[in-house]
Amino acid sequence: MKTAKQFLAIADPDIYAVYTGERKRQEEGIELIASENVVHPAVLAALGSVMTNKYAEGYPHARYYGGCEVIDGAEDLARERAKELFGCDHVNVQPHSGSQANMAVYLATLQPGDVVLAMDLSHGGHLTHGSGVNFSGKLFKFVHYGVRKDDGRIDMDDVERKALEHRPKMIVCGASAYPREIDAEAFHAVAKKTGALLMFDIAHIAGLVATKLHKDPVPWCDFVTTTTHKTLRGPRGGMAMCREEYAKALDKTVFPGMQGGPLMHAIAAKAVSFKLALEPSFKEYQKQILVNAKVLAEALTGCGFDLVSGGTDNHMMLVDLRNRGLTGKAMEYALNEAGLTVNKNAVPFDTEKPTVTSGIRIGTPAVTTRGFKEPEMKRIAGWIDRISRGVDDESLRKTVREEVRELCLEFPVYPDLE
Ligand code: DSN
Repeated sequence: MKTAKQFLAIADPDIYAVYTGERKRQEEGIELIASENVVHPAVLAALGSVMTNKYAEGYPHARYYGGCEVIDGAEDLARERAKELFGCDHVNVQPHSGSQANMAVYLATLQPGDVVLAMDLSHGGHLTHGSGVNFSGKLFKFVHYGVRKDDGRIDMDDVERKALEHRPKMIVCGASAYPREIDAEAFHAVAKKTGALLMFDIAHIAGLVATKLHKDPVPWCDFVTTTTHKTLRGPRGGMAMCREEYAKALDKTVFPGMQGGPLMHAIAAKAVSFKLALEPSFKEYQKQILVNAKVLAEALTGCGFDLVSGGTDNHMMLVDLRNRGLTGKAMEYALNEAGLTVNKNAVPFDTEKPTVTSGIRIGTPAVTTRGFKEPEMKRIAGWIDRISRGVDDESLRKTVREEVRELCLEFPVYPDLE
């Protein structure tokens, strides 16, 4: 008998080397990418299992393939648990990603050319919220709102003005680089006034929403979409929730409209992560994500960094590096060399190209999962500050990398996994 990992090592030493290298990178480096997390070993077990073998086009108990009577249980559980977690009328757990969850909502409700109002990507929105290089911007006529220049917060007056002017069929809220709480009720008021549908893409904040640490948006929205792998700490994937009246249209759009066979191993892993998210300890974990983000934001501010909007209400912060004379690209590279992984990110009103940017985005979900608390957040701020003062200094990067490694070894990512 061999473990799955032993089979991999024998069958494909090259990929095995990638696996072991990546595992070492995750263990020995500090993961600060706001959209990443570290899944529970039980989620890994579901993902790397024989459940990947099964074709199950259709929905539970109404499939286009035989032999689905067992695997149906995974999707039933994923749906039941997602509904309990978010309190939605209906959920579709089959979208392979957040982008596909968003696509499903658009295609279920809009006609090509329809007007949609969403947050500008360059102010913190998402590609699928109408970027010109994305299907969303090509198929529909998106108009965008942004944040105010003076305080970096969503300008609800601007949202309302644009909604009244353009009369969108749908308003989209939610973001991938916005550090403040988003007020679904305020968006609902604008949508109601202008006769628009409301979709909230909670991909980043799903864990905070599930634990009600952010105000529950579900009652205010027609659709709520999410990924399952960010603060929610599940497998890479997506899901879409809606009011009962849109359930049939949503399901028909996901399958057969957009996707074929669902990834049943991923759906089983989603179910596992929802079960874990329903446990009281998950709320404690989400609270610590918030505390860690606040402490890190305050420590960075104390070092003289300029944070967009002056701080954070969620798991992330956006650092505007212009007062340091640095680009996001240079800082991302230098930090990565020092063992701290972040992503370069445009800041609102950025004049640098998206491949360069003036900012970095920093998030606390993954470091919180491995057990970092307030003292470790302060050390991270110190390292970021030191690196920013010598981005081209190779020996500094090496020194920091060693210090980072030492700390990481005290907090193994997978202490109990072979
Ligand atoms: N790529 C994700 C993020 O980093 O926020 C969004 O899709």
